[in-house]
Amino acid sequence: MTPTDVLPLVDRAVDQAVDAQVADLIVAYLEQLGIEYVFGVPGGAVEPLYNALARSSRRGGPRPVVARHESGAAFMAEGYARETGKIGVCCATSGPGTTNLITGVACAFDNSIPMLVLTGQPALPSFGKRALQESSCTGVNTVGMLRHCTRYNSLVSHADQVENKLANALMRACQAPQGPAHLSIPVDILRSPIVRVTPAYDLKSLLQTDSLVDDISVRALHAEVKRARNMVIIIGGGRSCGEAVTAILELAEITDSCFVTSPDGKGLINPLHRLYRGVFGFAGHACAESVLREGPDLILAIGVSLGEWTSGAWSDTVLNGRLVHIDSSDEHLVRSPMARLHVRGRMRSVCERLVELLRADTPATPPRERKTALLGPADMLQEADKFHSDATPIKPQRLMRELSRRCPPTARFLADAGNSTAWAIHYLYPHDRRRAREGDFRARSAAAAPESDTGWLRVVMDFAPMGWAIGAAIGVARGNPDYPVICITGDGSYLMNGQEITVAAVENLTVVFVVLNDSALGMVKHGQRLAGAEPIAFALPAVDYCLLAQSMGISGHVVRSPADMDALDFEAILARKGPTLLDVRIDGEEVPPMLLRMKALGTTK
Ligand SMILES: Cc1ncc(C[n+]2csc(CCOP(=O)(O)OP(=O)(O)O)c2C)c(N)n1
Repeated sequence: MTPTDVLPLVDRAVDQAVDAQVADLIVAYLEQLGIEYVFGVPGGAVEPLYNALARSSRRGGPRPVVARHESGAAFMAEGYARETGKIGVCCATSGPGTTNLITGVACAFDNSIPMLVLTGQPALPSFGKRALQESSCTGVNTVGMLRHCTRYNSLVSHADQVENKLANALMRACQAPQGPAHLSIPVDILRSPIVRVTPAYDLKSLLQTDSLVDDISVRALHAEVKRARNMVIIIGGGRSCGEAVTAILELAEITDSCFVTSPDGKGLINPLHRLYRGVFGFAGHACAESVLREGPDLILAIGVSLGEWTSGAWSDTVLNGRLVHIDSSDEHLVRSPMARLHVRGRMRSVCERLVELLRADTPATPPRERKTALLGPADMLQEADKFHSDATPIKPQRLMRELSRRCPPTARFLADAGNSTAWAIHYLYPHDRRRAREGDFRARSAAAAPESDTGWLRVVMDFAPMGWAIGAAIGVARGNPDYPVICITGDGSYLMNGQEITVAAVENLTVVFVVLNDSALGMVKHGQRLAGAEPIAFALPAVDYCLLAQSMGISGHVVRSPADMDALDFEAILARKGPTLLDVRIDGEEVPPMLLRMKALGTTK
């Protein structure tokens, strides 16, 4: 039985007895924006919101997806936003529901994900009287708690405020830098009758991204690019960079410039592009570091956040006077005071305009020195032999190879906090991606996925909570159920958030949960070893995750060796509606490429 099957039974009476309420107006706004799902966990203080969602689901409008823990709900809303480009919506009841939500909201804040966070409160007249789960300023103050990880944050104290505050919240969530906006709404306000359920604002037009270009900056950029003899481009992550990537690759082609990506930008490109030189930053490739060190006279950083993981722990390899920084986010731009030029604006518009100017140049921008040939996995990867190793237990490097070659170009990979991120960033090497090979990047093959601005790999940067990928993968799959989603996670993360797999089951979503089972908090274990610290607090119990999945009615398999991978009918797994769990007993002695993290922690040079 699907959730939509259940709702009409529960709520028929409400439909007949209730006229339109404030909660219906909120849902009407979500509908206006084409938002299909609200991820959350219900409770008394948000009951009117769920009632409104029940009414809306019956007419094919937004409906709830019920998570097992509120942080999972926020991760799902993040995944949904990343996949669809819409605002992710999550909700929680007052008190513990909201405090549970905070980690997921904070993660979305750090990753600049547009999100609407709706939480409840008991009825206004009960404030200060020790109502159950009161969390206004006279209780455990959740509005206060969320202040530090939201772009807009307000308690609604009158029904007449709702529309204006909601419009404000949605607009702030979508403006660069994007992020979560929170409304805390008392239950009596959610339940208040309203006379009009049609939104007064046309938010679709108000939320459109502007494509104005600052022509003066772009001309200065054009002059820099024309002057350069050897330019290297760094491509960052996120949707705003994703929508620019076709123009960025064209720029690389016409100037014959090598490019590298930040860890979160890797999914936007085809790793088999002739001009690609790997990832710069956390878990990156030596060839990326060398191409940047080998003396380019211009480094063009486009959409690169320049935090610890994307700047090589603030390395002077990129943070120097050869840098030109292009971004829509002021927060990113202020991290590069040494840049010789900052170009602020929508990256797609800036790059398209730059390409136009270069194409119109007479005489044409002089061709640069022809770059060396394509670098394959053997040239790019650290310990490339392990990528091909037949050893048992299976090496994590080999597992990444297997996943890369067994998944179709439409697959979306998500890597969780911990070693999974490091393995995925360094070793995932899929062929024939949407961003086609050199020379034909604008020709999308008929078989390929429609252009997705978010790319084939999503990793969690900066805040990096364990278990993020589990919820986010479900949100991605919910946003786009037609393509398989591969969630690469650790056993520690799975023990923390793995219960969300049952949501993928209820929703019939094709998500393959690949659990790297090493009976350890692997990143902690290897971090301690690399730092020469005490070996402590990393051991996890041996758990059969396959049996655990099967106990929930979910298909599971144990993989111990590359031969076990061969024995799986991967095509059938990817074609099936519903999740699968692969309990992969990896070689836990393999050291992940995490030295940059050690450097940033000050435990190694
Ligand atoms: C919520 C949260 N708690 C703690 C950490 C610190 N931390 C980072 S990685 C890690 C270990 C992850 O272990 P596991 O999920 O098994 O993945 P592995 O590193 O073994 O692949 C820990 C404890 C974190 N990032 N997030």
